[in-house]
Amino acid sequence: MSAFTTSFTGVRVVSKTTVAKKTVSTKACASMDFKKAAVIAATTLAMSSPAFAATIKLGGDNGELGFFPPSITVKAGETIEFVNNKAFPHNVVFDEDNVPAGVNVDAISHEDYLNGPGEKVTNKFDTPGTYGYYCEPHQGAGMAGTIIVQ
Ligand code: CU1
Repeated sequence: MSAFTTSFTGVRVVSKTTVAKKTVSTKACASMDFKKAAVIAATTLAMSSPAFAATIKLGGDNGELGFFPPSITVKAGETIEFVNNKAFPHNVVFDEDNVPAGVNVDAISHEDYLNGPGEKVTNKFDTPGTYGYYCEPHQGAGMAGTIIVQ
């Protein structure tokens, strides 16, 4: 009789532990789903925004190696469109030493070369500050720009 009681208590303890573990793993899962949902929501928002605060040409109309305009000021939350113009290939790479603290340059850079006229990439800027960026193939020729987000 005494042995049965001890055994029964033991089973109950194991059962409680299992429930506790399940609860923890469910919370972790919910947190990951929330992050995924937030990323999808942010992406959808950026894609559904048709108006751009500014357009920056990659390469001047006469083939100059630069971003035009080279410096631009926008408000936080606005989207800039980069359009391939002349003298490509170009790309848009943000300078990790010249962006606001906490901004991930890998997440906002467009390292793939734009090879055709009119090809576009866009960036939405949520964090205020100064963003320096450049074109990798033409960095040596001074193809760089500045975006100020207020
Ligand atoms: Cu370039």
